[in-house]
Amino acid sequence: MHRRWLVNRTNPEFIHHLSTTASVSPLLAQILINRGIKTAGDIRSYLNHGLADLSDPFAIQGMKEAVARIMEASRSKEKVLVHGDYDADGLTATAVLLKALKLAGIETCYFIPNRMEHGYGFHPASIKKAKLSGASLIITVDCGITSFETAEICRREGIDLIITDHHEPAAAHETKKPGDGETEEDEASHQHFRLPDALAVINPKLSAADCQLSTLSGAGIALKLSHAIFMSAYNTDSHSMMRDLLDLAALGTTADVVPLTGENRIIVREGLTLIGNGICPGIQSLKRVAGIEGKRPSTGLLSFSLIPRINAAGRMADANDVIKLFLTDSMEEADRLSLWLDTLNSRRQQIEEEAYQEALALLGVKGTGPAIVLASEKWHKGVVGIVASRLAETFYRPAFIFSIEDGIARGSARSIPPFNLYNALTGCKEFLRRFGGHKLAAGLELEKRNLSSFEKCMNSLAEESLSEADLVPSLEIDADINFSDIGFHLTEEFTKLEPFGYGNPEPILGSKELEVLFPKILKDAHLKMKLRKKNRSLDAIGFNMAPLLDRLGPAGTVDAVFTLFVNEWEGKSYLQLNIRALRPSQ
Ligand SMILES: [Mn+2]
Repeated sequence: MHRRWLVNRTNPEFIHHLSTTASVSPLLAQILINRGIKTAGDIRSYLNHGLADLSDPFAIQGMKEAVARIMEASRSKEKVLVHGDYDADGLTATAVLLKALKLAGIETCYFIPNRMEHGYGFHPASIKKAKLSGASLIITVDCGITSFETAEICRREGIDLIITDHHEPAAAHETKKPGDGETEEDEASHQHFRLPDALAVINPKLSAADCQLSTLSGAGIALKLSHAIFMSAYNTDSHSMMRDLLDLAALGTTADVVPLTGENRIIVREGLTLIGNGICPGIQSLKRVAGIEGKRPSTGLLSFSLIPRINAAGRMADANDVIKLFLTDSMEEADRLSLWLDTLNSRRQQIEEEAYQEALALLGVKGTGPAIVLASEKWHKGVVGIVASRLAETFYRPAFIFSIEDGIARGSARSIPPFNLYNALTGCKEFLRRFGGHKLAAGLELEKRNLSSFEKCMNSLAEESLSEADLVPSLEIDADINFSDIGFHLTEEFTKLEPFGYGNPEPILGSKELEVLFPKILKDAHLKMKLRKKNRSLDAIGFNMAPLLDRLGPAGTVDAVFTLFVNEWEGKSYLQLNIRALRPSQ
């Protein structure tokens, strides 16, 4: 795919200044500046921060009220139900909070909605379960911020409710009647939002003061609540108790693709170590089934191994047993559940591929507008999200994929950074039964007969707001590097920036006018070669770049964009370039 190459350029004097004051190489200084880290102090905390740097959870709006009620439940021996979600973030969030409540001596039960039966969000079936199991307090994780009706039922049934969520809250002006019985204080603290009637609502998106935490995942917020519970129950800072929850919190954070900056980066950095050590039997056994035991965990590795398996349960079946997997102490039970997830995942892959191929065929017939809107009665509800995300990535435009059943189209949407999905859906809401989500990902439901009106509405919004240039993905290059400056000292320095992932990508470098030596095709797909400038030559591989070979031409030089990686082979280390883009020199 064609991409615009954007090379970050910074005043060399500023780079030199920061590099000396923060004692990092000029290249690292440039990379950090690109990421908005521009003072020696910020660099120090970025490179060295750890658990102790997590902010005070009680600073989050609603936390005090929530924890006071939870402590009361602990004193009066009440049972607490945790209501979660069926995706990896919601499931890990549920397990994090269940573990924390248990450590605080509270008896618990949980409810994970079924995607097919209940759909996303806080569902009345959960209240039924609370009543049956004798729970008098429900805490939602990763959902509930727009579950007004269920919150109302909960109140009528006399069960207290705490909502923790990270999804966008609904704007107040959409539904609020004037003089809706809110006190002035409510008015001041969340005047822009309509919130469900609950004892406490914890969502960093509600308050400007919590904006540093507005990118936490559902599991990240469950971790903040757990931290606050530990502080109250044990009257200490309780970082060691927190540490045990970080493997799950890191999985949820990675799964929800929130930016790996600030506290998310601390959670994932510490959590990856824990996942590597394999303390939790469920995670250990899942690693074995996924064939990544012994490998150094990275967010990239988790996204292709553990996370799809965890997500497979909610997509293909019922996800309640995933909680058992996370909580069990029995390796035998963990192995049984991991194998079950592995089987579901294989089935999911097959169903997804079929739906994706059909979607491509449909698109071929009707052509690609500024937004992709496709629906079918044949598509499984569990895979529409992945198909939307593959299409959005391939065609680089917002994609809406629906599964139709009984006249209702239930869908999943994925977008590209220049197009705010949540705002766009709000703009087309006259055609929708319900919707919710974020800027880049959302879920929605509408009547089948409204599909074409919705498609028109969405296409005209996309047409208006997206320019030609917006529809061409850009490739941001951290620095133009002298080929002879590439060496192991760089890969070593770059490890300080880990963990890499969304919002904190691996450093991407570019070099110009390189000679191509010995190009060859590997496994019909990959392009392998040596790149040389003057007397420095390096091995390079371009995954799935075989078609480029013909376009490079027999003579002349190329410009290359790449990341660095170290290949270990028979006890020796080799530096290689992982090619991200290649073009004839201009
Ligand atoms: Mn989530």
